[in-house]
Amino acid sequence: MTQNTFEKTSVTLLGLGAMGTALARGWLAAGHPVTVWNRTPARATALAGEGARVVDSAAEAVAANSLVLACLLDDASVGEVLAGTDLAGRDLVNLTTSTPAQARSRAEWARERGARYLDGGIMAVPPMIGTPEAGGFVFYSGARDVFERHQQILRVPAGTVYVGEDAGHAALYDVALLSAMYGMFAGAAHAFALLRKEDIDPASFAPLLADWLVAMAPSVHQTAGQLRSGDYTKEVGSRLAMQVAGIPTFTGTAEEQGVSPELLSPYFELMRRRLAEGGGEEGLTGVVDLLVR
Ligand code: FVH
Repeated sequence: MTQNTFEKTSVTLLGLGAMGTALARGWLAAGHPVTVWNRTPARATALAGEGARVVDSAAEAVAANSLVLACLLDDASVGEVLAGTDLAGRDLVNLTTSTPAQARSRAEWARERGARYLDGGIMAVPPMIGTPEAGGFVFYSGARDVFERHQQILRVPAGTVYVGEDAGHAALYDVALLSAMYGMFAGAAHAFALLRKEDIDPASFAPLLADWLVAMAPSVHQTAGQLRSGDYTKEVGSRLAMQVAGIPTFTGTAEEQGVSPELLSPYFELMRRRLAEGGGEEGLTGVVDLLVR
C-alpha cells in the first residue's frame, strides 16, 4: 500500500460523544475521509465544518465504508445502533467499553451478520487522542486479520496493542488497568483527606504523592513474578506480618485527622485474613488469591 493510498482510506464512525468526536478529529486531521453518524445530529455539526461527511442514519453510515468503527456509550447502545444496518462484509471495530462476555457475544453477533469483528478498549481520555506523546493507546482483540489490515489507520488517534484473538481480552485488559487506576485514585483521595485540616498546600504535596506512586509502581513486576512461580515469599522486603502490625498506625492517623478509613479498610481486612492463613512471611501477593472466588 502506498502512502498516498493509505492517506485516502475511508472510515465510518458511529457515535460522536466526547471520545468519538476526538477520534473523528484525529482521522480528519490525518487526511482520512470520515463518514459519521450520531443519534443527536447537533453533535456532528462542528465535525461537518472540519470535513466529515455527516449522514442521516446508522444504516447509511455503515453502507458508506467497509471499515466501520463504533464508539458508543455501552454495549446496549451498540446493539440498538447497529440493529437496522447491513453489516455483511464489514470490518466492525467496536471501541465501546464493555465486559469481556459482552465483547465475546458481540463478536458472535457480528459474525452471524457477516461481519468480521475487532474489539477495542481505549486507554486514553479525549485530550490524549491524536497526541502521541500523551501515551494513550487502545487494546485490540478479536479478528487478527482485521487488526493487521487496518493497523495503520487504527494507530492514527492512539497507539495500538493487540492482545489476541479472544474478542473478550481487550475489554478484560482495559477493565483490569482501569481497576488498578481506581485503586490508585482511592489511595490518593485518602492521602489528600489526611492533610485536609492542616495548613499544608495540596499543590505542594501533589508532586511528592505522584513521585511516590511512580516509585512504587514497579512492584507489580514482583507480584507478577510471584504469581507465576507460586512462591509468594521470594525476595520479600516488606513482610505481611510487619505490614499488618502497622495497620493501627494507619487507622490511628485517620482517626486523629478526622478521616474515614472506609477506602483502606477492605484492603486491610484482606491483609489480616492472609496473615491469619499463615502468609506472614509473604508480601501482599496473597491478597490476589483471596479475591478470586
Ligand atoms: N471519555 C472518556 O474519558 C472515556 C475514555 C476511555 C473510553 N471511554 C469509552 O468510550 C465510549 C464513548 O465514551 P464518550 O466519552 O464518547 O461518551 P459520551 O460523551 O457520553 O457519548 C456517548 C455516545 O453514545 C451515544 N449513545 C448513547 N446511547 C445511545 C443509544 N441508545 N443509541 C444511540 N447512541 C447512543 C451518544 O449519542 P448522543 O447522546 O449524542 O445522541 C454519544 O454519541 C464509552 O464506551 C466509554 O466508556 C471514554
